Amino acid sequence: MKVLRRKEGPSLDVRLAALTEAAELGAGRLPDEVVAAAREVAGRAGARRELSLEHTVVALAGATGSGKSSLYNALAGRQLADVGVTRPTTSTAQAALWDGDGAGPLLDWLEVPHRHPAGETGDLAGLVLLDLPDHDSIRLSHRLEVDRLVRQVDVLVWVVDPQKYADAALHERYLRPLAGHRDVTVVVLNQVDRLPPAAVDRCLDDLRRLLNGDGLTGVPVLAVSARTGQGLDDLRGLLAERVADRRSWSARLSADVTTAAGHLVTDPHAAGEPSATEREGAGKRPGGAERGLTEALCVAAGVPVIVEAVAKGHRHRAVVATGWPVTRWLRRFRPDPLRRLRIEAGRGKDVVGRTSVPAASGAQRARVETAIRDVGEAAADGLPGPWAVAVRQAARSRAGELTDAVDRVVATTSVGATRRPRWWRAVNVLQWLVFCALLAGALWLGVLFAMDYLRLPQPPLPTAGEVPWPTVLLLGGAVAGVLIALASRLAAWLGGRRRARRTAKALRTAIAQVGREQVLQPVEAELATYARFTEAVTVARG
Ligand SMILES: Nc1nc2c(ncn2[C@@H]2O[C@H](COP(=O)(O)OP(=O)(O)OP(=O)(O)O)[C@@H](O)[C@H]2O)c(=O)[nH]1
Ligand SMILES: [Mg+2]
Repeated sequence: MKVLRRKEGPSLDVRLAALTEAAELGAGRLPDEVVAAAREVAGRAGARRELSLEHTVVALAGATGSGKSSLYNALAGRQLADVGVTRPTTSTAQAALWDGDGAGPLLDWLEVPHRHPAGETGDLAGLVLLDLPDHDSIRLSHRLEVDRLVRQVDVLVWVVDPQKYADAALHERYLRPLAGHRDVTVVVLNQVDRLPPAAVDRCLDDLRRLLNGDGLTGVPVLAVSARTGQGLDDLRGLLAERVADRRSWSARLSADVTTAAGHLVTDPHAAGEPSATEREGAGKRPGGAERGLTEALCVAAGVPVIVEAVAKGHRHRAVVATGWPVTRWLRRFRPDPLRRLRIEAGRGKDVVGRTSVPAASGAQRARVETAIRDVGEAAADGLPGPWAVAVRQAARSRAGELTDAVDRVVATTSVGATRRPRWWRAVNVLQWLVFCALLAGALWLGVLFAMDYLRLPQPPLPTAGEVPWPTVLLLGGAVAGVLIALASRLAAWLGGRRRARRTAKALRTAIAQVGREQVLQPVEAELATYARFTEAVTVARG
């Protein structure tokens, strides 16, 4: 039988690099044991590739008494391992070598010091056969050695016997987790000489059914007897193929990489959760939540207060500058809303004094917190558990500096509130001219009144139509002054509104930028990491 090979895909080198990258990106975010397992696979693969690729390491694994050592001896054609009656018999692994030149470093890496040449080389040249201790041993050292070597060897031959082939320990601890290793797994039903011929097929069928349940559909299952030699030629033939192929090492590493990459994206604690690569729309920008954050930050930074002060301050100053001179001075007794906010012209910019805006209330701060959480939630939506947690954390990661950063931009954003429009000056001049006309009229009338009182002859009085000029000047001046003041007020009201809008926009833009830097950028960085991770895992899975 040929080793099943995948269709053209990324090379093992590329997949290993991708696995390493995925493990690095997942570190601190995914469960430690999953990341450690991926790193271990990468490390092991690196080591195996440096060692002899001319040799294929095949391990005989199984329960005590299944006949591993007997099979080992039968294949080697020599009595190399003890076959005992006291169980367990084999306590440390040993190796039989078919043309073992150059296999030394490989066996050193496997930490198998006991090595023997096999009886006859034949078509098994390059085979390194390991006889392992029992996997279900009462001795911990046996189990540890088996677990270590099961991870390191190229091909696994599970030796079972007719009594214990359904053993839960074998299926649950070893076969099921190695379901991805179909290409490098062989199952041998030993001791078939102890069964009547009809029972052998039944036993094989049952064993295959169990293996299908383990996810090992299609693995070779051979019926053999170490005692009578039945089926040994088939087993030898199968091993000869694997040895000649010289690809089991990479098939094994490939399966390791696929399995480890799979564990990186399936949360073992949340069965049924969609795997990371299945998520749709990952990395979407949380637009609605972003606007909500800007809004909450604006309110907490007192933007509505500032905007209102800008509008009112503009109107106040406009009245002082363009009001009717008779009454405008009264305005000066009212406080200037801009000065109250300490909005000053500084370095060519109108900026808000840092400490002048009332501090955010508890409710406003809570609203900011909620908005930050919403950004995290929106971005984390649909991500697998650990990544969703990482994204939510990223949203909060710089929350502590947020208030200061917002205060800073509020204090450095030009609100243009103290600029005086040019028309104010023109209107002011006009107001004074009109006021002078009023005064002139009043003075003239006063002089006429005094001359009349002193019975002096009246000078000729020019008139505009029926109305004498001094009266025209007095009344006209008063009416014009009031009308100009009213028109200016209307203009100032509109101007204040425009300025308020502009201020709101400038502050909002600046604060939105802060929100983006302090909250969205960390989230986006995390999403980008997740995207790279997903890509790496996809490559690693092959
Ligand atoms: N009838 C029969 N007996 C066998 C066969 N293979 C092994 N045995 C016997 O089963 C017993 C256990 O054999 P071992 O080869 O020591 O088994 P093992 O799997 O190496 O056992 P541990 O080293 O304890 O893990 C011995 O008494 C063997 O003679 C077989 O194919 N048929
Ligand atoms: Mg043994």
